[in-house]
Amino acid sequence: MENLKDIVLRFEITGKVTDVKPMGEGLINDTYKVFVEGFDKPKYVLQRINNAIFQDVDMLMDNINKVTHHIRNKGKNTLRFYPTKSNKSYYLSEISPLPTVGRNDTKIDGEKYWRLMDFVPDSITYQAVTPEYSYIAGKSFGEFESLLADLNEPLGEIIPDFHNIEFRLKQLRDAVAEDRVGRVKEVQYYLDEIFKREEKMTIGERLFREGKLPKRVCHCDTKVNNMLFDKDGNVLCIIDLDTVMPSFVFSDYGDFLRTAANTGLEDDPNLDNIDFNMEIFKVFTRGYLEGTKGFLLPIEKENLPYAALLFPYMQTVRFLADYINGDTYYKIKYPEHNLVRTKAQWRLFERAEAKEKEMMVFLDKR
Ligand code: GN1
Ligand code: MG
Repeated sequence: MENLKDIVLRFEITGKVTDVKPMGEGLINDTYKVFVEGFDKPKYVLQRINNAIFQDVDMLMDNINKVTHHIRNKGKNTLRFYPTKSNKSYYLSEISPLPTVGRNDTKIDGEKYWRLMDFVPDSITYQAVTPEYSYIAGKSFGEFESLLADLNEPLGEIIPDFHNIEFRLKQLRDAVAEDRVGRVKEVQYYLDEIFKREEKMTIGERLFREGKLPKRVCHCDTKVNNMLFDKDGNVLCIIDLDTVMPSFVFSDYGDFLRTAANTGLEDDPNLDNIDFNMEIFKVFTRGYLEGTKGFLLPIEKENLPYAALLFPYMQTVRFLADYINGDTYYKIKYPEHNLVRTKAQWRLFERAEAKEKEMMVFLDKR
């Protein structure tokens, strides 16, 4: 059976691998830092791709290659991946070298997909940001979208309907109808609250069907911890490119605020910690409007407050559906984890909803 070091050696790298250690907080892939003789910091990042979720790994790596080449050709920093010794963008192993802790993706026992990239030295990730960093983040994600606006090779829709809220609500309805593990009765309150707002929260998809709202190449997972900062708060590089695909600009704007403007944790068990921080909202929005000046349409701009509500809403829907389905999608650390996440995201939604008017007024003036 191969161990993690053996897996690293399948890639086209130099140096003697001394250690491989777990890294990061992702809920989907498993990530490790790779140490090499002669360097005190990690040299590479090894990642096991969750192919229960990313089922077409060829398409996934093809998308990422297109995006990173495009960004690098413009002289900007992006992730650098290493090919395997047989010149493939990922390595397929037969048996997992380590059991995957806390994940119930039993479907994929056997084959495991791996990729290797550079560790970005002297980079810092945060789970929370200051207003100052939020301004820079807003500009960076705006610029990221601008950089990719002229990508003319089409990207595959790696997870179809990923941020389509109508589709996510349908998945929730299906989960409820099946009620596989008997959890529906304890979450009825949240179901009622969610469906009460269905009409309002699906406006993006309607505008799209009416031809008023475009899709653009977006990152689609703009959580705070998917940005690498230097010690001065500049964004070195945007990571976690698995979900780069066509979407509404709401995705990147809204998902960043979902994590950055939350005064508590994504899975905070203490709901009193959770609020929607308007100062972060304002500076991030200022940065984002600057970064997207060249292309953002009025319809996109005026719906940014909607986007700020949509992402806590959609994440509640997704965590709740996973809870009802018996925790098959997100990694969990304890049995009620997805329920705790649901409640925390819902509290964030309610706090953002209470400030919607204030957000609209702020945008009106820009
Ligand atoms: C997942 O793997 P990670 O933590 O970067 C998820 C996002 C969710 C997020 C919630 C492919 O991202 O969509 O917003 O968890 N990614 C996928 O924290 O589903
Ligand atoms: Mg991530």
